Amino acid sequence: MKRLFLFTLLSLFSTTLLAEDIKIGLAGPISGDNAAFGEQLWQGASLAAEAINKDGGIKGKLVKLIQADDACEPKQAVSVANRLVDLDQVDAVIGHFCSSSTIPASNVYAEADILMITPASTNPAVTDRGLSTVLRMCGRDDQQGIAAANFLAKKLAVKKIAIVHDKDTYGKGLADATVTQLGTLGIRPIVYEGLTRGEKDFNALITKIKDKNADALYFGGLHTEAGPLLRQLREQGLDIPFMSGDGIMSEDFVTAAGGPNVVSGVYMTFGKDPRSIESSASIVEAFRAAGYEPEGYTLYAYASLQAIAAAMNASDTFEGSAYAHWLKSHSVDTVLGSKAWDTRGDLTVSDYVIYQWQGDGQYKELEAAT
Ligand code: ABU
Repeated sequence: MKRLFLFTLLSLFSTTLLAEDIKIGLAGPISGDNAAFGEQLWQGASLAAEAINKDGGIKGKLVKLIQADDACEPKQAVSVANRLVDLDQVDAVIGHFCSSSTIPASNVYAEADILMITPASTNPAVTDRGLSTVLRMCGRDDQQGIAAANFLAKKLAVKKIAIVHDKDTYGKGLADATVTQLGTLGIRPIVYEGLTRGEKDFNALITKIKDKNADALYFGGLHTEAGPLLRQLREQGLDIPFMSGDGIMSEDFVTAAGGPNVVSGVYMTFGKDPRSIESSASIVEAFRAAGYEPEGYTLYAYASLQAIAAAMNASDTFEGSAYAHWLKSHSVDTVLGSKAWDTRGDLTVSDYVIYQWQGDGQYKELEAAT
């Protein structure tokens, strides 16, 4: 009896503690082919939570992260979004990663009035649907596509471009945005093809690109398909420029392609590398001291939690739409620099940069996008 009383007391105590936490969902591809990106988000949000908690938390409450694995599968994304809302009762969400997951999951959060900030989903429809609880910490593919097309046409002077995409919301959307801008510059693709995510053999497609004498290949999609596509392109002896977007922003691209010598020379668009921001040096150093290189979207997830904390600290209510409204009318100092949002939930400043992968398996900034 005494034991039961103690157990009940402990349960009540821990429930009280849990109820006192600020619960933040971290949703993304924790498993599956895109787990490298999920790891970036988890590492980024975890270190941000640690720093915020060391500083006293949010309004005196500790931040507790709750991981939700969507594997970049839209149906699973909706399922974990419902779990975060109904079971975990999160106060806000960082995520998801894949636009095709973020879009359906954001409907669940909007209905529950929960703030969602995606660090990485760049498809325009994420914010264009006008959901009042949705913001992003990254750019949009209609900006990224313009940057890619301008570089291809003006700097590389391509004339006969092959466009390949992965038929997914992000990959096809980005490829189409690039095609649109190329069109305004008088260039029409000589090949426009979709491949299927998970496919490994692209030799027939590459033969077609070869037969058409393409002078460059632009790929809209993730590193999982970009890597083998690039490797097989080179194996067929086609040494034309290869360009893609932020979906290849991971060391796993190097592995998927077969090594640094294969990715050497590949062009890529992504936001300005936050690791070079002077005021963020101590945070970058903290990641490195913990044995983790904050590449890709790691610091975007860190910044997302900083924005959520700022909105919560400034608000008297506990409504996601109120947090979002606050963010849309204030700027926040983050590890990515000062960030501000427009009424749609998009960042007010686009900072796309052209990068090039090097022979040592690292990427180097070439120039700001035009
Ligand atoms: N933006 C890179 C990949 C994530 C997505 O938007 O689907």
